[in-house]
Amino acid sequence: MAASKPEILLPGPMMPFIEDQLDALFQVHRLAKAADKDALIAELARRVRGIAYSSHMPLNGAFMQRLPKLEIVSSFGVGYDSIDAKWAGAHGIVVTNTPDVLTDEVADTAVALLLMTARELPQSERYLRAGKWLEKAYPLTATLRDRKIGIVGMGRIGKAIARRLEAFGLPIAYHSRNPAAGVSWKHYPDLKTMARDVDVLIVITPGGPATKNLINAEVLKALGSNGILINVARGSVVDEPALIEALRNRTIYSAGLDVFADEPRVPKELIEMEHIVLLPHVASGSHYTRRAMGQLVVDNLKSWFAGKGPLTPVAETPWPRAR
Ligand code: NAP
Ligand code: 8YV
Repeated sequence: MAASKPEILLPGPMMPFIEDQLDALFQVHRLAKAADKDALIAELARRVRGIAYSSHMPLNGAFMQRLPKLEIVSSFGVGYDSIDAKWAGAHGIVVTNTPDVLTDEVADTAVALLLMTARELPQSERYLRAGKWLEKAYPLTATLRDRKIGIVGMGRIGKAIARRLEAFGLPIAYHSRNPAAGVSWKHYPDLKTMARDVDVLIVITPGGPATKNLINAEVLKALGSNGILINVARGSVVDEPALIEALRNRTIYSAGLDVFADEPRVPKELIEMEHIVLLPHVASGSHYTRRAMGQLVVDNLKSWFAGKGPLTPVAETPWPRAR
């Protein structure tokens, strides 16, 4: 008799090419399709060994506890602030994410968002489409040429952004808790001091409690009236009401935001501001990159259930396990 396939849970839908591979390898239970989700979880409690996770619904200890046979959570995305990885680690569950494969895409988008914001490219495009060019030329804009860049978070993506902007001829500095290995850009242990010294802050840290509201009213004040804030990290890293206030009062010059505190809901105060640029969390959103991320979700599960361990475990659930 053929060995039965491992059973996994899919809390939400994933890209069809991922679901097809998961169906071929595992017995997949789709929580989103269940009429009674609690009943499905209770029925599967002693059988589900893996989760393929892509939604931003929080995956906390209370949920994972209901699946006592759970061994691995394979998550789509490099950021995993919506998963309680510490709880998972303490309970012998491995969490994997999708680092590296999205680094270049996200860095490309961050740089694009910065250019869009400084040079008002979306606004000037809207101007053309509205037929206003026929009346007069679009007004002159701000520039990157006279700006110093401060990157908040100098990990994989922060470094890729810094390398791009260095090629643009712009001075780079960064803030993180520890100096990053292998880089020569100036490190600021204090964020407010860096904000005072630069004209652009690009935020690319993880989300979660350690970075909540890191960009607060004081940091925005230090950035100053010529300052541009770019956030491609998580909405939670920026104090959104403080940002709205700073944009309203022109405490800072402008902002380019890919992420928000309560996605997909964006505060109407931001939507109504014509001078800023807003993107719907698309930094990694190309077919090419999302496919690579999806493949890594599948490959982590495949490797795990082949007895070869996880490919990309997160720091809180190291592999081989810490003794
Ligand atoms: P990474 O390699 O782990 O880098 C994270 C960086 O943030 C490190 O330099 C780290 O340095 C710094 N950091 C962490 N906590 C901090 C704190 N409390 N204060 C200051 N700096 C802190 O991660 P990555 O691959 O570059 O990804 C970074 C994040 O980008 C992800 O976690 C995700 O939230 C976000 N992201 C967003 C999108 C999008 O679609 N918009 C796409 C991909 C990623 P220290 O530990 O020394 O402080
Ligand atoms: C994804 C992201 O869009 O990787 C991350 O941390 O924020 C993005 O690449 C997101 O995780 C997919 O839902």
